[in-house]
Amino acid sequence: MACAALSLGYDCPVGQVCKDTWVYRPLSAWPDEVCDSGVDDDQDGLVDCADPDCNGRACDGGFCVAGFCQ
Ligand SMILES: [Ca+2]
Ligand SMILES: [Ca+2]
Repeated sequence: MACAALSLGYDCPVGQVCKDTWVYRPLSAWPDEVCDSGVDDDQDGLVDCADPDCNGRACDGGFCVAGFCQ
């Protein structure tokens, strides 16, 4: 089964692989990734600079570039 449900605003069903690293969620109901918090704020499985949401954003000691704080 494909991830067609994504376009309806739902997460991929558990156990299925989606190629995107992000999912649609109501903006008011979910936090953004905080790039120097050390935790996965938006719960997409990627922490801080490893999360593409943080690419180019400030982190602890610099900016997230290519998945690393530098
Ligand atoms: Ca994340
Ligand atoms: Ca974080």
